[in-house]
Amino acid sequence: MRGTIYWGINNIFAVRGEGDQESLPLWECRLKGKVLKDVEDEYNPLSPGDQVDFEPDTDHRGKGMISARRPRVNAYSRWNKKRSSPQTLAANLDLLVLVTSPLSPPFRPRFLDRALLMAGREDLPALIVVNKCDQGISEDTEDRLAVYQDLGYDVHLCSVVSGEGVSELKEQLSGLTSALVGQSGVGKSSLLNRLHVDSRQKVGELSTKHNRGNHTTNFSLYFPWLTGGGGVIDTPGVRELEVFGIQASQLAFSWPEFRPYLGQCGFNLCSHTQEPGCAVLKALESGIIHPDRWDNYAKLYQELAEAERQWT
Ligand SMILES: Nc1nc2c(ncn2[C@@H]2O[C@H](COP(=O)(O)OP(=O)(O)OP(=O)(O)O)[C@@H](O)[C@H]2O)c(=O)[nH]1
Ligand SMILES: [Mg+2]
Ligand SMILES: [Zn+2]
Repeated sequence: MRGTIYWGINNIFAVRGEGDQESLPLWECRLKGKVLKDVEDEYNPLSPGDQVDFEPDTDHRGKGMISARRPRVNAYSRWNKKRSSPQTLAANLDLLVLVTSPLSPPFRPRFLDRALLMAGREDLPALIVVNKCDQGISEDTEDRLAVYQDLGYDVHLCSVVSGEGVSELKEQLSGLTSALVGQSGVGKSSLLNRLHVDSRQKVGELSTKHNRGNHTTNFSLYFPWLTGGGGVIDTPGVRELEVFGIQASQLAFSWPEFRPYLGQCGFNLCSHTQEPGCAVLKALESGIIHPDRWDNYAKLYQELAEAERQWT
């Protein structure tokens, strides 16, 4: 049988069989032997949204064995530092919803830039959502949001508390498979509980000391729309988004506003961080490229270059 992964913990996976009635319980599946050998180095070989083949267990009703993962259209992943392996948070998405908040936790363009990089590398369309807009949006944050709009990203403002923008967001997401991703405490689960009638995701308090979330959601979970197909995946918030699978020398291609200047620098192998005659730095100086975006690029470039030096 073919099915969709709804969630997985400790290598037990909840699977909805294709064509199964909504009222039926999910299949409780395990992984068959070494079938996923080629993805063994991943933190989690299966993630919500994955399409799998599974064989129902003839002796145990409702249980089964997963025999294969179907090829992924795309995946949203991060680098899991503790385990030194890639961790997929959601797979086979039509849209990545990058949830942010303006004040608590504070707006973090650094996180957005990294998430947009990972999405762009998977050709995954992204929507920027600013939740908690009942807390007000500073002029500085508005300026930063305008930078993303200029880059072609949609920015949607909403608030779970005031209800502003929630039904519009629901309309935009229905029929699609999307994932809510972002830092801990921005209100992903709160938002999902407002968007989805069946969602009763636990919502957490912010730590008063650090003004950030406490990692309330600790594994990804798929919620299917009742009609029209697709669904929403709630994901655990991360404090820092570690990127992977990209070389420092390739990073500039993932910054769309750099593209017109690439190939025009004085040096062939320009890092666009310090070289004289750099066309990107010139565009930065003349205000065409936003300093924050360049700053995040330069930091990430150093990080990737440093990691490469350690490996070689
Ligand atoms: N003022 C305000 N508070 C909100 C809003 N949405 C959520 N919150 C609060 O923000 C806190 C964190 O919400 P969660 O939904 O748990 O955040 P999360 O993004 O799921 O966090 P993790 O699961 O840790 O990644 C809770 O105390 C919510 O009540 C909003 O629109 N406005
Ligand atoms: Mg949550
Ligand atoms: Zn350059």
